[in-house]
Amino acid sequence: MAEPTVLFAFAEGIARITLNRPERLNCFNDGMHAELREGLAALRQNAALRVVVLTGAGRAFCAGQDLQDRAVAADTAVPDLGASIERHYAPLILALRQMPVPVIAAVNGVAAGAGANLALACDIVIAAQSASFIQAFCKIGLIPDSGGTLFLPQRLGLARAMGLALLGEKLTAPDAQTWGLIWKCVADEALTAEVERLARHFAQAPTLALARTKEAMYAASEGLLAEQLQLEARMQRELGRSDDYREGVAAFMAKRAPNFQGR
Ligand code: T3D
Repeated sequence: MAEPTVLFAFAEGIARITLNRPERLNCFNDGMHAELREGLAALRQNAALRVVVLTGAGRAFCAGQDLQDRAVAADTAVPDLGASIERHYAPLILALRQMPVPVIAAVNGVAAGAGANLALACDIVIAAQSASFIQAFCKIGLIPDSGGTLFLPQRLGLARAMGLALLGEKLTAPDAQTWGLIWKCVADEALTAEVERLARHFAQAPTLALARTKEAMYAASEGLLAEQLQLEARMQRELGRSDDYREGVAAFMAKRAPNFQGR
């Protein structure tokens, strides 16, 4: 039997979720989306839930969408990226934000594309020192999605948000902490213990008050997030039909530099 693409464990109020496609840096295919969506929905119904920890198996946190599933022959239509966002990414981001307990992203390695913004959708982001955040979208002719167009300017201001989004350069975990993008960066060997300490703290904390704190903190931007996710879906639908997107994906899969034509 094929191994699950998402691992779930639950004990003493702590749900541990591990994205589990390490050979592909835990990038998302439709099956992984479905497993995660169903698992999160089940957790929401679990009255004993006090905290969720989300991490990645192997050396990465998550490399966003599986681009192998987007690499199509020249005479074949690319899948509708807007539909993919509406069906998969937007509901996932909202599900994490609306989870009635703290959600910790334990960023164990690179977080790229939707993987970076998945981490930023969590309430507390702790990253290993060697981890990094990459808004890789522009390298394949897309815009940041999964809430990135809100999370980045909200936390960083426009100058840094724009630089990250337009250049797609790697932001190291120490810089992400210094810039205020994440809660904390810790030594690689300290990540597991620090996340465990925090999870156990939340498992003993006044969960109802923490749930209301989340609600109150996000209240001002919740409508904005929903609107921004819709905007991202619309733009990604358009960009998914562009020559540059097709070229960006083909270049990534062939491990060569892209030759963008600007259309
Ligand atoms: O399509 C829709 O539904 C719309 C929504 C889109 C949301 C998105 O997330 S779009 C953005 C997609 N993600 C990316 O563009 C990131 C692509 N990956 C990378 O840029 C690099 O892999 C990393 C910077 C993350 C890590 O680089 P590195 O050098 O540490 O590792 P690597 O050698 O590139 O990757 C290791 C393997 O994982 C490699 O396969 P191989 O050569 O061992 O067979 C690589 O192809 C594979 N891999 C990494 N990321 C993806 C991937 N395969 C498919 N899709 C990926 N996203």
